[in-house]
Amino acid sequence: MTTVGLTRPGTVTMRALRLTTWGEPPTPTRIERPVPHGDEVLVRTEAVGLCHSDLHVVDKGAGTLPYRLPFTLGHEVAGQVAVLGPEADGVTVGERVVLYGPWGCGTCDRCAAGMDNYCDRRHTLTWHGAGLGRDGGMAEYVLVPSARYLVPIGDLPADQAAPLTDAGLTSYHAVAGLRSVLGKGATTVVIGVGGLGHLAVQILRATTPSRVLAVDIREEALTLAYRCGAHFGALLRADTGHELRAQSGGVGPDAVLDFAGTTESLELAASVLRPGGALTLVGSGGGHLTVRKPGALPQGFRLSLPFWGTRPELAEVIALARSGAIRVETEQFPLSTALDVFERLRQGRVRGRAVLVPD
Ligand code: FEH
Ligand code: ZN
Ligand code: ZN
Repeated sequence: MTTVGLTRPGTVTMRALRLTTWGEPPTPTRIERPVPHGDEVLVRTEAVGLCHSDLHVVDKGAGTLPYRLPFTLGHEVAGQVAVLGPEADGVTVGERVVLYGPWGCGTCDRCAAGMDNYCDRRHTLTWHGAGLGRDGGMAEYVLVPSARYLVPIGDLPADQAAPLTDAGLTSYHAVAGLRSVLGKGATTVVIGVGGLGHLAVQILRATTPSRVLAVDIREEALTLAYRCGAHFGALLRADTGHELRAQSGGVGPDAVLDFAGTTESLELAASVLRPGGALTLVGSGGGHLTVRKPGALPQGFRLSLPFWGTRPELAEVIALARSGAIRVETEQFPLSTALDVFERLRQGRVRGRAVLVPD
């Protein structure tokens, strides 16, 4: 059932999936189609990915997120430039684009460098970006504050492009932070081969000389890992650490990318890492790891918790995809079935990344 937001008679409207009440499911709504002003750009949505963060916003956002309701969900967006604001430049009407999703303050040093994901004023903002406190792409159109948040995609299919803006960019940014330890002969473990992990395997193979070992709790995920270029796959069990050490020359992996983020995955990572190795925690599994000296962590242990990615990196991810070096495993669904797809994602019944297509 679609509710109709307050719209003036004669205005052009559009369908949007909006979060209107904390703790309640998002509501299919008809609202006014935005008109771009200044350097804003209106994009017609072609595809929008569904992320576990969308579940977090809907299921646990009350009292934990600074967002102001209502807003339209959807932070993994691909589409076509529909209308330019009078001062907008850098893109043309009809151009196919993706949205760089993390929108910061727009004026601090980090935002000016295209690093809105690490905006210096993040703590003052009531949003994280498109679909995260600001109107996003689970709608027929999405209004983007500036063309600087748009990256051209050429003829890349929308269902491939949309997930690259978050799942792809987050994985790419995480790998980029490991460049210093991933030289010739290095080994990397990827824990969790899901919507992000399967892209991380491909990005590691495409951009580093590293040997790639995959770990997951599901056999089908290991099959996907091998298809994505992993050299070895192991189920997460009591003896996984021995297998990983054996597969990394007996010295242990130089890096671990943890897309699960559970206590079990963190402890496995810390137990196998090579001295001087790096653990990158991406998954929001809520697990914990004790960091103490003296303690059990390897000498020279490094930990990072990267968040999303930068606008220049998004252009690099799109270029990798357009070259054929990476490919997203997706399941496509009509946008009108979004609430069912939210439920499928909650129940772990989505293979790869779920992508919603306006119908
Ligand atoms: C977005 C906003 C807040 C937390 C996490 C996220 C991720 O989905 C972005 O990749
Ligand atoms: Zn996300
Ligand atoms: Zn900023």
